[in-house]
Amino acid sequence: MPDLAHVKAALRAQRIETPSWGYANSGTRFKVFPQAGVPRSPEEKIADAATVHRFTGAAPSVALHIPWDRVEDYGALARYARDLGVAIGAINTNVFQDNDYRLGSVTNPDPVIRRKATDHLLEAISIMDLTGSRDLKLWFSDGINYPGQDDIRDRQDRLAAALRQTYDRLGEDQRILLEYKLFEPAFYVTDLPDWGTSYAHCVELGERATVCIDTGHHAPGTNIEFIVAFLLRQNKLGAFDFNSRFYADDDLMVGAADPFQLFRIMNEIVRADALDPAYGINFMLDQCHNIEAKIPAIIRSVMNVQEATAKALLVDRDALREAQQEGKVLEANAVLMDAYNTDVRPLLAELRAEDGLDPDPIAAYHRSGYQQQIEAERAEGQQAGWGA
Ligand code: LRH
Ligand code: MN
Ligand code: MN
Repeated sequence: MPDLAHVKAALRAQRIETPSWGYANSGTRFKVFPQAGVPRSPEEKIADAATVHRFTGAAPSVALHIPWDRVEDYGALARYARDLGVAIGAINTNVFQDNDYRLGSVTNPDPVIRRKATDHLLEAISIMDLTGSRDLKLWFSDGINYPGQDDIRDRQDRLAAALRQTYDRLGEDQRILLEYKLFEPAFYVTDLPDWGTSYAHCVELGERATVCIDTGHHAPGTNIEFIVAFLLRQNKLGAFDFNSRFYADDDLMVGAADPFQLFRIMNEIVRADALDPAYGINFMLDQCHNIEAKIPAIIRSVMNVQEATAKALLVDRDALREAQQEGKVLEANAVLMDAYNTDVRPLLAELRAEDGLDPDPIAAYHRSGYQQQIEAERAEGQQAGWGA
């Protein structure tokens, strides 16, 4: 059986990065329902992220999205975050919300627009220099809607050229996280539709380019843990954008739709000894809380990742390997299911109590008065939302 002290130490070391946009108003293309107390500025998003960290002890960094989190002085923003006990994490680029990008950003047939998009990626690295961020997360909405609309192969060349310029601008301790997505907003061809395309571009770029797996960006039925295992073996898994999907890019709370899938993903991470922050995987959330309370939803999400991880750490690796090598199909499966079916909530509650945290972070948040405070303090002014 796994050693409990080792399990606890691994859980203590685990880090989950929360997204600034998860604290902001969001919705579908049909309606955004604003919520009371939502941040009006990047500083207020960071304050909410720091609150999630205060109650979970496991979320010490927050990802930014540029231009949604544009400020005058990024150095000052990083210091502000540090004073609240969190760091600024990945810088997410946005080359999908400008009128110029109707036919694509870095793959646009017009070189002037490609230049503009690539300059935004380079600007994001300058921001990383100021915030001390390691990770540049790139996601492109680029693609085409109709056969013949543009040359598929030329677009790959344009993508590769922009990525090359961006990669060459990285500092020594910085890296690219290259995210893929099956479809949307492009419907016929997406220029970076899957992990294989992302992986191939990363290999072409070099060591400091790695794949980001957004768990909501696959076709139904895709075996995500296979992708995890494959990329880990190639040293090319840089990050996750965790969320849940029932249909497409739903961005619901991680572990809500399919906690078993999350366990199977974390099982591959533990199998590869890749959980510790020193290994270099950035475990991020990429979620939107359209109808539910945002801060409790993010706390819940952090806890869901912790629970899946605890179960993965409880897998009896020796028994599993033995059953696998002896070809005992049902026994091997049972080893995995035993771990998955363990109620790890008491273990995590105990761990929190040992670390001076409340064993029930959501109840502690509700008791803290933070929600009432932000609702009163943030009653005036323009709330942040997608695009603000
Ligand atoms: C695209 C995506 C990407 C964006 C984020 C807001 O669907 O997953 O990571 O930057 O959503
Ligand atoms: Mn994402
Ligand atoms: Mn997405």
